[in-house]
Amino acid sequence: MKFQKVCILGLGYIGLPTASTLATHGVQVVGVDVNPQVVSTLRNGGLHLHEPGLRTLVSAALKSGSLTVSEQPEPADAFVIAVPTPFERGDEDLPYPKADLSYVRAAAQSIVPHLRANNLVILEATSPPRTTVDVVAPILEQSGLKAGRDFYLAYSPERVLPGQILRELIENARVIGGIDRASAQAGRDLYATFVRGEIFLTDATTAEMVKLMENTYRDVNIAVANEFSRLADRFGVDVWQAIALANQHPRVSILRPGPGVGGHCISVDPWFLVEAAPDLSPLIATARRVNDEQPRFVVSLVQRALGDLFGKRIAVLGLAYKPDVDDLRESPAIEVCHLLQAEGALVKAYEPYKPDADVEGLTLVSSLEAALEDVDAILLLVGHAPFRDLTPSEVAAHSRARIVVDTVNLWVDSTPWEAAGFHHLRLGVGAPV
Ligand code: SAJ
Repeated sequence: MKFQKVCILGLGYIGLPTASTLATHGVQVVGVDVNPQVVSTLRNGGLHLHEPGLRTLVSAALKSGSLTVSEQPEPADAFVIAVPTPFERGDEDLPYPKADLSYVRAAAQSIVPHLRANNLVILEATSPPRTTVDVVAPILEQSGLKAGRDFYLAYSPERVLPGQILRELIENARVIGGIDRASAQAGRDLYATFVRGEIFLTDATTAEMVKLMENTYRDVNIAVANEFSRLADRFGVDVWQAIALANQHPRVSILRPGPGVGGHCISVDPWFLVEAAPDLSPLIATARRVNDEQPRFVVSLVQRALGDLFGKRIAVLGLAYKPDVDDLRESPAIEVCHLLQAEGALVKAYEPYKPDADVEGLTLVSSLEAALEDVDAILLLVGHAPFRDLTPSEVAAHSRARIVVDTVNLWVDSTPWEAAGFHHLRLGVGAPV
């Protein structure tokens, strides 16, 4: 199949890179976002999100005329749904978070008036198993056309790593699950326009499971690393050294402990499996909870170093959910700050990639110097590149604090810190017992 015009619904971290990449590969693309601000920012040459290389790609696509942006979909050969699937937090009635499919439903609904025979619709949004078949197909069929008979319908998960999206979009292998074979093949024809990685065809529900299994696998493995950090702390072991040694084993590859698991993918997606079958997923739910409790463990380390936190001034370095991105969604660093504040600490946070971010209930400062000034302790929560080269003497020159807590093992060597008069603590490194 040949696709001359494609409509991409949702211009976020996935939709916008996909729209611009398709547009620079000879396809006419209409990028749709229901947020008028996103549309006007793009039309005025701006960009509402940060991803290396994206600015250049988007402006090339817009300039060439192959990419246009709009608040409404229009008739096209193919439609790609790349909207978010947030989650509703659990409460007493809901024991675990649940996927909120309202954006997926609304996007599918907005396609209905424009759907024509032989069109292809692809769902990319991470969704609970059976969403394509049980939720999206019935909405699209309100058009009077039947999925599989009159139009093609497939699920193809995005699997790109924030920070490397543009490269991975092209190079990664792609899984395409059709509601029937012809739909999967139509999906392959679309992605083959720009994907250089291998394309694997399967059914829609398998493709949904694949996506959730990948992120769940990572979450569970980070949970075990986080649990190791707590055990090492108790037993007077350096977890980082122990992991490095265990990873010498040819069949062991333990991930890194840290202040917790964040971002909009790994900290969310495993719940979609738990929600779909809680009776079958106790390990997945426990791993999620272990990772969610890690910020509390970080606070206990800070308490160990500083004693009662009431009135203590703490500089927090890094708020993003992981190194060298500006994304603050579900960031464990923010959770750590809130927990410190709940103990009465006065937190000053510095995020080099988003110094002016507006985070509810938090005071952000716009420079490292401002963060370090007049504090009792320094807490490193994200291993951003700009923090890597920070030397103890630089820190000492800007701060009266002599306590440093590193939760990401960025400042591995205690010696220069201690030589500069610091009490230097690392997550997962217990005092010898
Ligand atoms: N983290 C650790 N220890 C580690 C690795 C990560 O604590 O060893 C933490 C990070 O600091 C962060 C969180 O986990 O808070 C998630 O970061 P990540 O780099 O593992 O993953 P994401 O969320 O940025 O991207 C993931 C990727 N999935 C997998 O690697 C299986 C990516 O390929 C997916 O496309 C993306 O989720 C997504 O959109 O689902």
